[in-house]
Amino acid sequence: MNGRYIVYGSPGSGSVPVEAALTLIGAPYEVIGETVLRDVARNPAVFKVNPLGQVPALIIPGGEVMTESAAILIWLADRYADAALAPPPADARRPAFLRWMVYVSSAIYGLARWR
Ligand SMILES: N[C@@H](CCC(=O)N[C@@H](CS)C(=O)NCC(=O)O)C(=O)O
Repeated sequence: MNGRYIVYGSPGSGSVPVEAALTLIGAPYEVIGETVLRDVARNPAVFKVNPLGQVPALIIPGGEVMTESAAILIWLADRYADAALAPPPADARRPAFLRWMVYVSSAIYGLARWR
């Protein structure tokens, strides 16, 4: 896949792991976003790509939008298997990887209050 990824984010937010993954993969990306997290939900550009007004959002080269941190990180790990960011699907460690990846974004994320 050629082209540049676009990450909608903000420093210290859930976009950081997405940026870290893209950096480890070596994929080119640019970040669009607010320097202050509370301004994310006021940014019409964010709502254009995510009706929930949340980051991270990832624009894949080709134009498809992905949201939801776990989905993005799992997809990147699978798409760029050579980067070894996650155990491959048949690996014995895969269930634990998926368990904790989904747990963090579904149970831990919601504990933070952003507004
Ligand atoms: N379920 C989403 C949650 C995303 C989320 O809560 N993002 C926060 C920043 S880390 C956000 O955009 N907050 C802005 C707001 O809700 O005003 C995910 O896992 O990506």
